[in-house]
Amino acid sequence: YKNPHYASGRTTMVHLFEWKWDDIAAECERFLGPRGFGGIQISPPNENLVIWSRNRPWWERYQPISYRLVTRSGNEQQFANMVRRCNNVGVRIYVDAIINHMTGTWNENVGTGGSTADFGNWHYPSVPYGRNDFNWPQCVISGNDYNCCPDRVRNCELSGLKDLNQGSAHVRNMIVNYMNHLIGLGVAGFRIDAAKHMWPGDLRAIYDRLHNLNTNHGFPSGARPYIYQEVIDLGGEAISRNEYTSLAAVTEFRFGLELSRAFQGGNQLRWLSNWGPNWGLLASDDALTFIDNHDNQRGHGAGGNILTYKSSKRYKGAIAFMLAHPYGKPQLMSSFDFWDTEAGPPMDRNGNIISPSINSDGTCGNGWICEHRWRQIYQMVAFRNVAGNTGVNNWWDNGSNQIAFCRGQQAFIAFNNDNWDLNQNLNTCLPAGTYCDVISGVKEGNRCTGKTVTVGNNGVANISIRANDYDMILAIHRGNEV
Ligand code: LM2
Ligand code: CA
Repeated sequence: YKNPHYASGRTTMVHLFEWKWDDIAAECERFLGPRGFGGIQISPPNENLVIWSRNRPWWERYQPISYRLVTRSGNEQQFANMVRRCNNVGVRIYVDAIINHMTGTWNENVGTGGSTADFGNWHYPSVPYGRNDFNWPQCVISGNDYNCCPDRVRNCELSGLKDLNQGSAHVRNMIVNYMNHLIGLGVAGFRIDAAKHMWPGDLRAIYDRLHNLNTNHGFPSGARPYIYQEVIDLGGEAISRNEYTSLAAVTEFRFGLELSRAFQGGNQLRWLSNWGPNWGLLASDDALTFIDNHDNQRGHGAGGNILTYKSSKRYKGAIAFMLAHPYGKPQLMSSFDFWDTEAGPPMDRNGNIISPSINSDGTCGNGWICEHRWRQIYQMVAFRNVAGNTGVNNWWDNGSNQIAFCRGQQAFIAFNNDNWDLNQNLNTCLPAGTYCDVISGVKEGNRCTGKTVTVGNNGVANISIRANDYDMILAIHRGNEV
């Protein structure tokens, strides 16, 4: 369950948070496929409670009312069409699977597909679930439970969301049927929402009943779904991420926290020379890595001081380090703009999501940030693909916040997070030639729109990143010579 089954040569996925299926299909064909992205995490595709009383917050999608594939993102036909079109251009789809719970109790009780529920009786007829499918006695997780009481973290309600009993045969059947339905439609795997709140033994039983990936969508026969389990473990809790690594991959929340700290100046970049398990991070193959996710970018979930698109220079630095370094399986966040941490995606008066528009320079409009379309980010995805399975070599630093390293003889990157200029002759490990920096510009015909780097016969080049440059990064790789 730890292999994402990316198309060959691809390495990176992006979370298209709250995007509609039709828009994702188009994005696969016009951008993600051609740019070498490996996959997409989509928002939960199953029916959720419509919460007008809170003006359709983003978090209504974490309140399932059935497993029918009808949401603000689209219906089942649109979903199937998206998966097929994305797989056709080599981009995989990973589903955010909400299987720990159903909705909380609300006065409103109609879902995005018209299903209703009787919360007082734990009755969800569209699944169907009834009282016996939930954990009893009913209880709600309190903050202290995380320190003392794994059983309460797993059998009580997460912020009032009705807690399913994954030990029950019927609940397992309903969850397995839902996930196998998605595998049949061609998805490549799952994010397991709130995995910490479910028993590892129950999860293993569920995973083992999942079908192999659909060979009609280009997957090899016998391929198991990629599964990454959301376990927030910043240390010191009663439940450890290590209880889950024998099952499947795990979201590595310490990764974004440490890189956010470093790129905000709280830790010198030179310490990153031994980045990886030496920092207390998971083994590389076990780790789904990211800087921010949909929760911690708005102060939900794990918390901590996480970089987001709102501090763009530092954020791009952290993202570039994530993509340049071989550790982990990286996931990019692609956001809609927000000031209110509860606000949902751009929508019209009827609650329909408004599609992102695409500006002439390739960036997004209509309230969508589309970090994945920032030049400094999508060109670093290509950098990671070119670097392949090379390691880190020829590390250089100035004893402070200027660092550089090579990826085999494929690629070279330098960072300057000091408040003085970087101007050094450094070994790039690359063949002699003239390369376009992928951060400050693009290669256009036989010229660079940004910085040009001239590598001599000994692999050495003059590298300059001024303290007041627009970005703190310079990156070059094979295949981008002029
Ligand atoms: C997750 N991972 O374990 C998701 O990443 C996270 O986004 C989800 O919380 C959470 N687990 C449950 O799937 C979000 C949001 C919560 C929100 C829930 C449910 O961060 O604030 O809780 O979704 O929509 C909301 C209200 C809360 C209320 C609860 C129950 O904010 O006040 O609690 O619904 O109705 C009474
Ligand atoms: Ca639970």
